Amino acid sequence: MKTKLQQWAKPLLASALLALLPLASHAADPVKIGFLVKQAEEPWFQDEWKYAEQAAKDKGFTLVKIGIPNGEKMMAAIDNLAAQKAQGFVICAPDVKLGAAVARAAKRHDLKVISVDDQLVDGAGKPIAGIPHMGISGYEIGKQVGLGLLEEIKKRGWNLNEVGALRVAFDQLPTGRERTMGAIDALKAAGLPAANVIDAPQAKTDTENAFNAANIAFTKNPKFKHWVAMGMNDEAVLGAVRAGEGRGIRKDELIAIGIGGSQTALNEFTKPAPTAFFGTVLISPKRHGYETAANMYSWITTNQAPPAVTLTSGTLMTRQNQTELRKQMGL
Ligand code: FCA
Repeated sequence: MKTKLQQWAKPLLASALLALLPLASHAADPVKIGFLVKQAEEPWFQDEWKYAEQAAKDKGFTLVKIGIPNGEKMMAAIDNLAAQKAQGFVICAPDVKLGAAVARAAKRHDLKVISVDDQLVDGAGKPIAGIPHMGISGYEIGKQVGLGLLEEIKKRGWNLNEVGALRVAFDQLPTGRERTMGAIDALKAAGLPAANVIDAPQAKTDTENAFNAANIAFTKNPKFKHWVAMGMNDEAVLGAVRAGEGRGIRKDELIAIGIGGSQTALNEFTKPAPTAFFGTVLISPKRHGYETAANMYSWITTNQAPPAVTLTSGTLMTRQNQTELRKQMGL
């Protein structure tokens, strides 16, 4: 009887142990986390990577940074991470509508996903449940842009009826639309006529495309005596500033406030002569880079998922307070 039991129990035990092996070796794998960004050349994303690296150093994991300028590169990057035995990734996708594709690929490879900056959506435009997100509170930060513009308009004694509001727009990205609409709503609430809002849609979210969009808008609207400009980030607003300069609309006729506060803004602030790039709402690449990566690490190692949505705030930064403010924010 005993021998019989041993006879069938042995292989059973062996196969049970074998089945456990991949699990055990998986748990012992060193932690590897991907950080995928849509525009690796943009200073904001460089900064995010820098702070994610800091998290990697502090926690002791490997960070794999990949630029994903389009959907094809994005899918290849996710496959590549799986092949390298990563356990998860943080992503700012080139198009938020790729959300379902990201979720599917992650599931197929058993990878955890956190989105950063741009929240992934499904085919119906709804945020994808199960992908925690950290972004900026776009509408609020946009309002801060608008209030900053208004304060400077007041200082200069401009009549709002004579002010054109150039909105460098990238409305297919929800956070982009929220940011610029927040600014416009603040201006309108203070009395800017709706007809003074001039939309300049940019084809891509970089300075060159913003420049082209703004250039057309300035040319088509010579009637305004003064201008303000806003956009989804510093690159968009810088495009408007450069386009203005090309048309003789300089700092005395144009007040521009961006969003970001990374190197793009700092370059403007450290020029010996001020430009129309009056300010920016400083947001935190440290929180977005460090915290998302550290949250992913906790999720992988302790199975503790981060909150579904975290929205970060910003502070108006100008030439005057840039050094102090960046120091305060630990940048
Ligand atoms: C978006 C923009 C970036 C940055 C980030 C917080 O992804 O493209 O420039 O503003 O949100």
